[in-house]
Amino acid sequence: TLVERSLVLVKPDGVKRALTGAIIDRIERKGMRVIAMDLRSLPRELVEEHYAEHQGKPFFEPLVSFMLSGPVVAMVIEGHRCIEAFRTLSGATDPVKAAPGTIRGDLATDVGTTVVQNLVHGSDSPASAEREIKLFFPDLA
Ligand code: DAT
Ligand code: MG
Repeated sequence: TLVERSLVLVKPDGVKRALTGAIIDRIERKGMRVIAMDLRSLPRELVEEHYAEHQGKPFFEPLVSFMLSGPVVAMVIEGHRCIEAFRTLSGATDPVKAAPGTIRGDLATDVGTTVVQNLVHGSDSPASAEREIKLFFPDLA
């Protein structure tokens, strides 16, 4: 087996709508484990660093503001190929295109804001996962 770790965030829209439990339920039912988790308000510098790849894009500032609009639930999940597995479970970035059965497809709605509010973040590659886990959970063994 290829046991991986991934950084997952329940974004402010998910926390506000009290969907954290439903999201964790889907992660656990799929066979992945939560190995670290907390509710926290993010400092701007952390959000800008986390989303550094999107700096300069038209949705960057709205994305940062959105991520600062309320607390998030940050977690590290673990499981066989969990980086790709969580991305599959999340569905497409655009909630309108996300397939039914996915977190975004079932639970997120495009509310017409400049930035897409799509409930969750999940690392997109092993390199991203390593970088993001260090950023959010520097003390995790
Ligand atoms: P993902 O979260 O699926 O990995 P991403 O890394 O490309 O997507 O973008 C980060 C977030 O930025 C995404 O979850 C929602 C927002 N976003 C991405 N592309 C966007 C766009 N074209 N318009 C508005 N918001 C966008
Ligand atoms: Mg991404």
